[in-house]
Order: sequence, then C-alpha cells, then structure tokens
Amino acid sequence: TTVVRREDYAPPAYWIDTVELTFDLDPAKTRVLNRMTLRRNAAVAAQPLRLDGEELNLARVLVNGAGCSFKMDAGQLVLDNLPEGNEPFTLEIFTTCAPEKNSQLMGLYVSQGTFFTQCEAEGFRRITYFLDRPDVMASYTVTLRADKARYPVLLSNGNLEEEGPLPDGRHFAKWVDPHRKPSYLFALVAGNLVAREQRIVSRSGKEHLLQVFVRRGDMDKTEHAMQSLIASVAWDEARFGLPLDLERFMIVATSDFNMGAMENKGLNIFNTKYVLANSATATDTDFANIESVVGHEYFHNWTGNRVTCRDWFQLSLKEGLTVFRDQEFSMDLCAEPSARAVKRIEDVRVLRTAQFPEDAGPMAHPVRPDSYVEINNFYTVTVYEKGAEVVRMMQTLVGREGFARGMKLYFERHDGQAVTCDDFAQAIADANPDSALARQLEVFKRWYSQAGTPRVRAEGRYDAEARRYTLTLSQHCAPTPGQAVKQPFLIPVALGLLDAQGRELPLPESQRLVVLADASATVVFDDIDSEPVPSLLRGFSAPVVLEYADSDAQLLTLLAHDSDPFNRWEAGQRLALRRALAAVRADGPVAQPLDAAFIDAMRAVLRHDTLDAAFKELTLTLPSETYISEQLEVVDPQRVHAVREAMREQLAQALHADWAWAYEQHRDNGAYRPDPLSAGRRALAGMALTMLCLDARQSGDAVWPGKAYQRFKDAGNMTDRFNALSALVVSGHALAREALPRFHAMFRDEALVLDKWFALQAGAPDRGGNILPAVRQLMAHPDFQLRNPNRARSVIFSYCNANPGAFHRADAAGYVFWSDRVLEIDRFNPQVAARLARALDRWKKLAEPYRSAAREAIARVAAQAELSNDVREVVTRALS
Ligand code: B3K
Ligand code: ZN
Repeated sequence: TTVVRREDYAPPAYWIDTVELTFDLDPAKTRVLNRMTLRRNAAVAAQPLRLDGEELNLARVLVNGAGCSFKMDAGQLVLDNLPEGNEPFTLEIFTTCAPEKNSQLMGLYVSQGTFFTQCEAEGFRRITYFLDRPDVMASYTVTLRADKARYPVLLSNGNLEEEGPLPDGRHFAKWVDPHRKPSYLFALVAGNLVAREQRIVSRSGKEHLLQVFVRRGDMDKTEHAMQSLIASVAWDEARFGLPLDLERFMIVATSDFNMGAMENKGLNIFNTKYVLANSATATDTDFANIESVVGHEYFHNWTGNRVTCRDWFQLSLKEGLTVFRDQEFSMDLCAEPSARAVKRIEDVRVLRTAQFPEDAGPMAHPVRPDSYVEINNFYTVTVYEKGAEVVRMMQTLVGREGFARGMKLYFERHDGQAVTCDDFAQAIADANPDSALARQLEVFKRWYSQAGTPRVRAEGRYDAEARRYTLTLSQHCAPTPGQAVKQPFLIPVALGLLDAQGRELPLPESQRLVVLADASATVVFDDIDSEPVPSLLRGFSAPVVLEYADSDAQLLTLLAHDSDPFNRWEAGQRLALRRALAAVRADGPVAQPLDAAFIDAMRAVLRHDTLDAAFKELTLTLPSETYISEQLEVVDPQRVHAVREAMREQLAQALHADWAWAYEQHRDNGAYRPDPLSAGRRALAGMALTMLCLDARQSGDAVWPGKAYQRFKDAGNMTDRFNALSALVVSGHALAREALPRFHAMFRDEALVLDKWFALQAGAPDRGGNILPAVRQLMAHPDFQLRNPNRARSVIFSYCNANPGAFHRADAAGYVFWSDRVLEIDRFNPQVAARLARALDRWKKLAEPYRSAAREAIARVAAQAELSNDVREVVTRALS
C-alpha cells in the first residue's frame, strides 16, 4: 500500500486538451475508443507519460496514428517515446471492460439492465487509461452506441449534438460538453428510462431544459425532485448570482449506488433514495433530504465543477463549501424563522454525533488531510460537515454580504481552474480586507490544517459593586494521530446576556461576536445591573465543545427565554445530558434519572403555546446514546443504553397526559404537504405516539397501541404510517408482529419502502439480545440483497452503526457478526465495506469486556491477507 501525501503534489507532466470517447456498450464486453490530444506541460521537466488504468483490457495504442512502444508499470500505461517538443499530439487507446462484472460500482457498471458510471474520485481509470487527476481538465466529446431496444436512452455530459440509427438494431448519440472538466465529472447513462421534463427561463432570459430520468414505474415519484431542482436553480442565481451554464440539466436515478449522488457535469446521477418520493412512499425526512441533495449536487455545478480541486486533499474546497450552500438553501426555503433554526439544530446534531467522534478517534484528520492510502476513505463528515462549519465561520466573520462579495471574487479569480482551499480563503479575506478574517487569515486557516475538536472553556464573574460582568474564554485541543501539539484556533463566539428573568440585555454589536484567537481572552461588560445568564456560542457559531459550568437554574432560564433558538434547544440538551451522565456514573441498578424540575421544564416546552412543533420535538428528544458516550472517558454501552431508555420511559410516564394532548392536537394536518411546519406537526405527533406506546408497555394499557395500529392502517401518508408502525416496533408491542408483515405486503414492490422496513427492525431497541438474531433472519429474507448498497445498509449498518444497545453485546456476537460482514462485503465492494469498518472506530473508549472483544474483531479483519486498501487503511488506523 502506498501513502499519498499532500506535500508531494506536483503538476502533471502533460495536459490533455480534448478527449473523444466512443463506447460500444455491451454488459459483458464494452469497447472503448479514447482519442485524446495531449501536449507536454512546458513548466515541468520532460518525463514519460504515465496513464492510470484499472481492470482494463488493452487492445491497441496509437500515437499520431501510428503504433508505438509502451510498457505497463504498477498498473499504469507508460509511454516514453513520445514526440519531442511542446506540440500537441494525438493518442488513441482501445480498451475493453466488463460492466456487468463491476460489483464495486466504480467506473462503468450495470444496474437493473441500465449502464451507469461513477468516476469520483478515481473511477475514470476503470473506463479508459487517463491522467485521472482533477487538475487535468479537458473538453469531452462522447459517442455512445448500443442496442436501441434495450438502451433507447443514451446520455452523457453537455449537449446532444447528433443521434441516429445504426445497422443491426443499434443506434448512437453524440454528446459534446461545452465546458472543460476533470475526468471525475465524466458520466454516461444508457438504458430504458423515462423523463419528467420542465423548461425554465433564467434571469438572463436563457431557456433551459431540466430532466429527471427514472425507470418507467417511478414517474409518479419525480415531482418533488423536479421542484427541488427548479428551486435550486433560482436560489443560486438569487443568492450568489450564479446561473445555470448549460442548455440541459439532467438527473438520473439508480437503485445501485455507493453514496447519495454525484455531480457529473450536466448529468447528475443519484441514488433513488434522493430522487423518488410521493406522499404514499416517502416520509417528511425523505422529502427534506431530496431537497437538500438535489440542491447540493446542483450547487456543485459552480463550487466543484466550474472551479474544481487541484488535488484530492482539497476535497473540502468543493464539499465543505457545497454542504454550506445546501444548508443555506434549505434554510432560505423556510418561510418561518423558527424553521430555519430547526434546520440549524438538525445540522449541528449531525456534526456532533458523527463528526466529533471522528475527530476524537483513530481516523481523525484535518478538513484538508495531509495523507491518505485510499481517497474514498476521506469522503468524511470532517471534510463535508466540519468543512461546511469552517465556511460558515467565514461568513460569520465577514457577514452575509461580505461573504457573497468573497464568492464573487473567488469566481472572478478562479473560474475554469483547479485550485486549493487556500485560494478560497484568500478570496473571501481579500474581498473583506477590514475583517477579523483578513487580519488573522493564517490563524483562521488552522481550521484546515489541524484535526480535533477544540474545547472552549468559559468563566463568568459578576462584580455587583462595579456593575461589571467579566467573561473569560480559553481554548485547548487534545492531540490527534500525528498532531501532538495544537496551535490556538480562531473561534467566533456569538453571545448574548440575559437577566435573571430571561430578558435580553442590550449589548453593542462588537460584544455580541467575540473572536477568540489566542489561548484565552477576557471580555468585560459594563453597566450590568445584576448577575446575568450568559448565552454562549449562539447558533453554534463554531464547531467546538463549550465547557461552561452553568447551573440548572441558568439552563432553565435559557430553555424558557433565550431569544436564540439554538441555545434554547441546547439548554434542554445540557440539562438532559447532565442527568444522563450522573445516572451512567452512579453505582447500582439504573433508577429514575429524571427529577421533577427537568420533567416540568419539558412539560412546559411541550405545552408551550407559541413554540412550533418541530422545535418541541427536537427539544424533547434526548441526546443520543452516541452523543452521551462521547462525553464519557470509559463507555459501558449497555449502561448508557439502559439509562437513556429509563429516561425515555420516565418522560413517557410522567408526561402521559401531555403526550396524549400533543397527539390529539397535532395528528391531523389536512392534505399532505412536506413543508417544515406541517412536517414538524407530524414529527411531534409521531413522537407522542411512540411515548404513549412506550408507557403502555409499562402500564399494560392496550388503548394506545390499538390507536397506533389503527393509525398505521388508515394513515394518509407514509410519515404517519411509518411513525405508527415505528411506535409499535419501538415499544415492542405484540401488534408489531401483525403490522410488520402487513406493511411488507403493502409495499413489496417499493424498494425504498422495503429499506425502511428492514432498517426499522434492525435498528429497534434491544430487549434481552433479540436484535442480532432478528438481523440474521432479515438477511435470510428473500428481499434481502447484500450487493445492493441501500439494502445492505438498511440491515447491516442500521444494526452495527446505529443501534449501539444491540450491537455491543457482552458475548461479542455483534462484533463477530460485524467482522464477518466487513470481510464478506470487501470481496465485492470495498467502499461499502470500509464504511462499515468504521463502526468500531471508538473501541478504545469501551469498558471491558467490550474493549478486548472489539479489538479482537478488528484484528481478525486486519489479519485477512486479501483486504482492499480501503478496509486495510481503516482497520490499521483503528489498531494503531
Ligand atoms: N462528490 C460526490 C461524492 C463522491 C464520493 C466518491 N467516493 C457526491 C457529493 O458530495 O456531492
Ligand atoms: Zn458534494
């Protein structure tokens, strides 16, 4: 295995100006003719041309039309007798590949009889020999030839220039992409698909054709994706002045896809999960995810495609920025400010439950990594979500308008180029020369180079005589693999002060955003009449852990009154976390962890007459087991699970009447619309139903489970139906045994709904070790398909990654199951296997007997001689 290092970057020895690709598509043997014009990079010393290739059968190589000598070296095609000088020359390469045998789903593959490609990061080399690196940008012309009856639709990037019949029932289509692009943005699709189409006119008066391609039976699930695409085009123009630069923009859905979606120029390819939705088959969460993923891929058209990455270490240049953009898009689509806040809370929750653990574990890496073995392992929550927080901090530091100015400068400078994270930060700073960002850009950029989550400690002192409040902020960051010592980060801390009655104290703007750029800083607030309650890190203004010894009374004040909705929610989380940690650390059996004050506060939120339902649902949701575990030095997952379940049951019981009230108040929403407000009402009604069924389990009451079953049967949309089913499954009620087969029978032909059915069962709360046997049974179900990533994830990942109480078993059977599946999947799809391999990242934190058993399971995987680089890198780091 070779380690690739950022500091070893060297520009390419050759440029590729044009590429003409001709495909004769055949699942068993596809022939690819690749005709390129190249020239030497005059800025680099003369050297042989080394082209990347993987699993290709090479038939012929011609230089300027004549045969030439070549050799193979470490999988690369090496040509060293090329014409002298810097004149362009042509290189023709004929290869074949076997798409139907491609189980990795990288390069050219077949899914349900349709050809698809996935080239990011290094999949293009599985299609033809190439300089498969993002800083080599070329103009592409693509001709597809295939059997017309089986593959009536032939798509590639750009504009359709010509199409027509060929002998023997075949036909062809010729596509020309007007924009230069790196190879990872190449795509083709060939199959029997139908499209929803929409013509739009952009601000400048240009006409565009938008298309969403799906299998014939799925047409009735394409409207939401199309509406999301239309909204995305409008948003990018309105907010950043970035227009659609193509006559045609296509989205194609496939049910076999390693991740969410891919931003190929003009031809986005999506996992069906992020395209298909109607009210009968998709939940509110699905609708929201589709909106944000459609937005995300569309926004890549500028941030990623027009300006791309110089090398893969710069991945966050496009991913962090584009996640930030899709988050802003979803927020801007919210009609109410409260819905914006809900979106922010959800995003922070993802960051803290997935990225913070990554940053504290063996795979910790900077937003701009320094090295990798397999780049696919670095499409992480750090590069994406933490990367988005880094961009968000820039916007906080320069303001929304300043940020838009910075974006404009970024495109003026770098349109059509392959650049670095430094180039981006520099453009934002240069457009805002008077900002704290520009003044301390080098300090700020440590967010790109240093891994780990900084901890910010806050201490407040009130001097009644001087009517002065002094706030001291200090920071530190624990070492991460390969980085023993950390320099201070530049941390924007948005804050406010409340009086004891919860009223906001007026502060000058300079004091509402404190920029901590050294190890510590002190801020003095004058003319403060009584001891204030600080509201710190408002809106989660930086991706840090805040350490502040706030009293319960202060937190209750914030929960009841803070004008910042994020901190209002956070106060509730801190109160709950404090109780969870106390109960986990206590000796003896888990008793009732919640006190009357906490329960009353939760009741007040639930019954509040102005807070909206989505916010209530988030506030009443206890911190996850993963999040609780992260706060502990040593984790007994069973204890954490027992404590959280006890807290949930206590809330279910103590607030029984309130849950019943909440359910009746919110259960009817009229005609289904997936907007945030009505989705919030459904979410709260669903939570209430789960709580009522949980309580029924303890009390033996049959009424609420009966109502849930009724709801399950007559629900008018998937959200309500699935919530009702989930209430029965989560509470372990006998009626679940009737509802589950019924649900399966109703949706046996809807793959995405079956994924939910599998995931619900594999993710259900463990009772006496019942989940692992259930998971094994699910894997034996005729509808289970290990090779379909969505289905594999719905069972195996739901169990190993999302169900800690069931996965961490004292008998180690969960870990053995995990290692078997990692090895099994690795034999055909290393990317999916490597994701699964991350499930035991935090094994070092586990208490015995879990710790030793987990280490043994990882060692068992590592001992396997035939391991992909992907999995090898993950388990090696885990054991180091
Ligand atoms: N850029 C792709 C991710 C490709 C992952 C390759 N292993 C999707 C996205 O972030 O939009
Ligand atoms: Zn992306």
